[in-house]
Amino acid sequence: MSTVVKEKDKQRSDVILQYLRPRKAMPTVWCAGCGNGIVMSAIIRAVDNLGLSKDNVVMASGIGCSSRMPIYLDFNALHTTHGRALAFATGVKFARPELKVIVVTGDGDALAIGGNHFIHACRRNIDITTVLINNNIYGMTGGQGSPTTPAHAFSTTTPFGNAEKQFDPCGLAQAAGASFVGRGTVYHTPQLEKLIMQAIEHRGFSLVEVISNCHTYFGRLNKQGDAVTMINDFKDRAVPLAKAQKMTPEELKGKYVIGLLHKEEKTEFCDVYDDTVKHLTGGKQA
Ligand SMILES: Cc1ncc(C[n+]2csc(CCOP(=O)(O)OP(=O)(O)O)c2C)c(N)n1
Ligand code: SF4
Repeated sequence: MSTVVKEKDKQRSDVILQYLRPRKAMPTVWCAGCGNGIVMSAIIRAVDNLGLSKDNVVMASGIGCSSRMPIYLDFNALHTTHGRALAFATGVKFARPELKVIVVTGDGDALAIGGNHFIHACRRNIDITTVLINNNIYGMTGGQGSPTTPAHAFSTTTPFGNAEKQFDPCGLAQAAGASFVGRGTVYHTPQLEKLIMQAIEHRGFSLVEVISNCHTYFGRLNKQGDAVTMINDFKDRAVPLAKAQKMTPEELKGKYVIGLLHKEEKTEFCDVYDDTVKHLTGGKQA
């Protein structure tokens, strides 16, 4: 490896170290090769590229493997209860609208127990960035089926194959009113980093769904191989939006359409509330 490449690698890892909590017990609880670490690094780089102060970032989560992330990062942290991250995050954003609020959540956390909070945060278009790490299963509790477990897939609660159809989190978010919706994978890390940056910069509710691997449960139960095999499979199955638009639904079966899927400018919840207060108080109190 050349000296220039080595120096670049060092600079990239130095950035990560600046954002990890000092003296916090490491290593993480995550299995070696879990996509959660890749997503964490993409979030760090996005925040760093945007030049945000750590003190102005709030990371909120519920419960799950993915939801452990705020414990490791030196932002303002809210590690809350299962499914409720968006409810807490809404309170924080409402009270301190100047802060950048990022929610990290799993498919179970966001779409099962937290499904109502998710659709209403989208509906309000509140300025929160949600990074939904979709590994198609409940990782932390041992591999139960989630709302994104594909039809016929195996989990500990679907030992004969899943009889249900899976949610499309991006379609759900857009239909519920989110003004920024994108999808990435843990294979496509530079694109993921960029998508998260754009999401954080966007004024309104932004969702970044990240296709990720739980090789320990989903991979093992569905014979999808180890972490590397699963992550390489995301590469093979990902289709950029521009290419996907020229493909038929049949051709898109089993593929992940990635990129910025939806973006619109529309009124944001805290702004509307502010205007209402100004109107009612004759501008004396914001
Ligand atoms: C009220 C409540 N119900 C259930 C649980 C148990 N529980 C903890 S994490 C979890 C699911 C985690 O799955 P997901 O959100 O997809 O995250 P992952 O672990 O896959 O990252 C469940 C059911 C809990 N902690 N609290
Ligand atoms: S159980 Fe699955 S989701 Fe949890 S850390 Fe291990 S690989 Fe990741």
